[in-house]
Amino acid sequence: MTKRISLTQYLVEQQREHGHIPAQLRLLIEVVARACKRIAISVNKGALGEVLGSANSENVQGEVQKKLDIISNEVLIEANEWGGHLAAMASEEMDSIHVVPNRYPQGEFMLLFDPLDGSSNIDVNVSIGTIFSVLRKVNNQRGVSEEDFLQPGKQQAAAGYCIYGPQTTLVLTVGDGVAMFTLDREQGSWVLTEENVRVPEDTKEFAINMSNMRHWDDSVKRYIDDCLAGKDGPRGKDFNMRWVASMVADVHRILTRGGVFLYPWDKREPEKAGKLRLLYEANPMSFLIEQAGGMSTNGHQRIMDLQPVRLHERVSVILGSRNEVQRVTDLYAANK
Ligand code: AHM
Ligand code: MG
Repeated sequence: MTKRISLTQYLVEQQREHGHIPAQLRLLIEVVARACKRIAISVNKGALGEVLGSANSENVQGEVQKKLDIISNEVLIEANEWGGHLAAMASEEMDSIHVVPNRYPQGEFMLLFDPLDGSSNIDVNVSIGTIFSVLRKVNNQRGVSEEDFLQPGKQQAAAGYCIYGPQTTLVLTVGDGVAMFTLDREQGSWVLTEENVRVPEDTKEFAINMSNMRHWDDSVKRYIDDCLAGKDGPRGKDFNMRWVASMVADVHRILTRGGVFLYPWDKREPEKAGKLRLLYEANPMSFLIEQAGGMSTNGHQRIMDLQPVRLHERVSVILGSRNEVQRVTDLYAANK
C-alpha cells in the first residue's frame, strides 16, 4: 500500500526540513483546513441543512449575501480567533477588519479570506470554494489597523483555497511550490494527493465570461478573436472554452491541466478595476499560479506587485499558462 501523507505530516516536514513554516503558521493552516472541513459539511447538506438561499442582507460591496456566505464567514472567524496565531482577519463579507479580541493572545499573522467564492453557484449545486491569504503583521506595535493589511501580494506568507466539488480538495502554497490535499471523508483527514503542481506553459483553453464581450477593451477583444479564429487564424490552433463562474473551479482546472483565466476590467467599470477582489481573490490565486510556474497580471503589471490602497479593492485579472498570459499582456502594451 502506498504511504499516505497527511496535511499535518506535510506541514511538520516543511517546518523541519525547509524552515518555511513557523509554528504559528502551521497552526494557522491547520485551523483553516479544519474550518474548511466544517464548511464542506454545510455545503454537502444543502437543502437538508436549510443553508441554501439568500440571507436578506448585503455585504460592503452591495452584493446580496447567501446564507452559506455568512455561515462560512462565521466558521472561519470562530475557528481562528482563539489560537494565538492571528492578530486580525479581513473578509470579503465584512465591512472592516476583525481584530482578535483582547481575551485571546495576539499572534504575528493576519488572515484574509473570501469565505465562499462563487456565490451564484451555491444553490445550483456547482463547485464553490474558500480562498485564503496569509500576511505577516509588519508593525511591531500592539494593535492592528486596516493599513496593516495593505501589503502587496508578493509579501504573502501562504495562500490557498478549498474547493467543494465532486471531491473536497485543499490547495496550498507556503512559497515552496503547490500541494493538493484531498479530504478523506471516512477518516476526516486531509491526504496529500499532488505535489509540485505545474501549470503547462502553453494551452488551448481559455476561460472568460463571453457575455461581457461588448464591454471589453481592444486588447482582450483581439486576444479572444484570435483564439476563436481557430487553426486557420493567427494562432494556428483550435481553442476550447470553459467558464464555471467560480474562480476556485476555473483556477483548479488551470492548475490541473493548464489554461488561461480572464476577468478583465471592462467599460462598465468607472475606475480601472475589474470585478474580482485584489486581497481576497487575485493575490492568493496569483501566488498559487506563480508557484506552479504560471503567470498573473492585471494586463499591465504583475498582480503581486500591486500596492493595495483599499481593503475591498477590485482588480483586473489575467492568470494561468505563462505564454498565454504573456500574450495578453503584450497586447495591452501594444494598445497603450
Ligand atoms: P463572488 O465572490 O461574489 O462569488 O464573485 C466572484 C466570482 C468568481 O468566483 C467568478 O470568477 C466570478 O465571480 C464570476 O462572475 P460572473 O458571474 O460575472 O461570470
Ligand atoms: Mg469571491
